[in-house]
Amino acid sequence: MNPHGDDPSLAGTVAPLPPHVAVLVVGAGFGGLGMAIKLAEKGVHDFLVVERADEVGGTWRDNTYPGAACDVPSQLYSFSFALNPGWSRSFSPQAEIQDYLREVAQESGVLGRFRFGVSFDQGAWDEDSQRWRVRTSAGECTADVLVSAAGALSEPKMPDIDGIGSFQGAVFHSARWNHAYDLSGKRVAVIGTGASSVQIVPEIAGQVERLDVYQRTAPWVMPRRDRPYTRAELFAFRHLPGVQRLYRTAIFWARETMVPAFTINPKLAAPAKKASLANIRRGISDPDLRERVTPHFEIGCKRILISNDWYPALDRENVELVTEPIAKVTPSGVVTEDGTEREVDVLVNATGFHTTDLPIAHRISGRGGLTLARQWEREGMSAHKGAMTRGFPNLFLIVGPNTGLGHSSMVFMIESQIAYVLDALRQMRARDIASLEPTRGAQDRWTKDIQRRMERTVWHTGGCSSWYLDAQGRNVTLWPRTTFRFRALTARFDVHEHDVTAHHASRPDADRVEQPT
Ligand code: N01
Repeated sequence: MNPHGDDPSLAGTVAPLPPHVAVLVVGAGFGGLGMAIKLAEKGVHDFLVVERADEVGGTWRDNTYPGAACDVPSQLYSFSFALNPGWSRSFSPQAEIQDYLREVAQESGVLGRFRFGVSFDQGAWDEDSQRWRVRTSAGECTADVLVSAAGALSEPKMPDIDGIGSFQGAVFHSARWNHAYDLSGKRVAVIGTGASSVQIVPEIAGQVERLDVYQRTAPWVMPRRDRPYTRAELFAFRHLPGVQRLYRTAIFWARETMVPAFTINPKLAAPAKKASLANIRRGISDPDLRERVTPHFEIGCKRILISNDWYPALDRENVELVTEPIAKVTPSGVVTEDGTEREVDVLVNATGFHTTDLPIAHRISGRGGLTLARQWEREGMSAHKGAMTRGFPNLFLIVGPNTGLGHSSMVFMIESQIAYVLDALRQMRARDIASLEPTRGAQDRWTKDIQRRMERTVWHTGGCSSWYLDAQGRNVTLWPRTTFRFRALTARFDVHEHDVTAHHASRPDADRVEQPT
């Protein structure tokens, strides 16, 4: 199927880039697609979205591993402006989300502004022209504003294990599943027991000859309260949109009540802990295995997982949970520190993503040529309102630092950020602003407030290490408050928190207005 419908510019060769656009968006997941739709809605048509893959979808296009599904309720997992009456169940499988995104893209009429198969190679801020100079695999262009919607979970992280490159069998990462490879009758090792692994393992356990699951840290796994929607519900969603809105609102607020357990007092998560421990008892009969899957950190410190079949899968005859640390990988298998080698045909790395060392940050250089990666190495990953970083004028990040969630839908945060960017663009036009960036004071205040709030969250006090934390142990990924608070704080773009350069300046620095910090 051609995912781009009948649009010839998207089916084969890539249309050349225009020399200049007002807004260049990188990435066509929920963030980039939503941004494009809203730009067009606001009458901004001079924009382009570059996407290295061949269709929209982002993480939902890339993560096609067996069992891939959303662990956030379906009703929250759509744009507020494009509800999906067609979700078949309360937690959607990956394919349904990908179909939804394709459909929204098709119906939006903005696909003509997308360039698929085009990678963003470099963006460099040019102080003289007050523009971004962008190099892509399809040529160069300039842009007044650069929006990175490249995602925080887009670059697979392979485990740093001695000898892994020498393995002679098939190797794949959960986010790059090799569907051409038939696992039937194979001996398989899965490294990792995170959100991806708990979905993969139960799905393939019945198909493979033997499955070794390498667990470094036992996760908290709650029951998955998933069910197909009834015919009456499906009818109501399609014909009475108010009903679906009501479902969505109720689920949204129910989820928000979970926030204090993460950010104020983990004891509030006692019922979740109880349900998870019961999940272990229900799924596993062997006391030794029960003990080895029981987490030794506070629930919520890492992402809380949901599954009804994870524990029964580990209890299967052909599945072994290996908790002895991995020493090395050989050409034929995995050796643990006790010297045992388990030979396998396939190595599946369900080992997560580069989250606090985003690869795209190496490709963006701001004022003075400093890359975003280098800036964040020096000062820690941060962005004012999760969107803008000082030294990088007119660069907006969708799903920027400290905008991630453990309890609800990222689509809500993404929509908040899109509205924030649109308000910034509106004000830039209205005030004839060529460029702006947050003042040092505004960005520092924002970041300090977040880090102060982090100190008492379960992500810091819960006794675990996680992908939420950077090398210094700072949580630079999650939002430590309610999502509606984030929306309120980003509802309006406050120009006064930014240093601005006016359009009419002959020498950019001459008209630069430094705001008091
Ligand atoms: O990755 P992870 P993921 N040796 O980083 C282990 C989202 N998501 O792909 O815990 C041995 O969570 C590592 O061990 P430890 C969701 O936000 C959503 O599963 O660090 N093990 C861990 O067990 C999620 O949080 C859905 O000790 C090694 C695992 O690999 C995020 O994506 C579905 C290792 C990595 O777990 C990432 O999830 C799936 C090593 N060298 C994912 N290195 C939804 O349903 C790493 N590990 C929406």
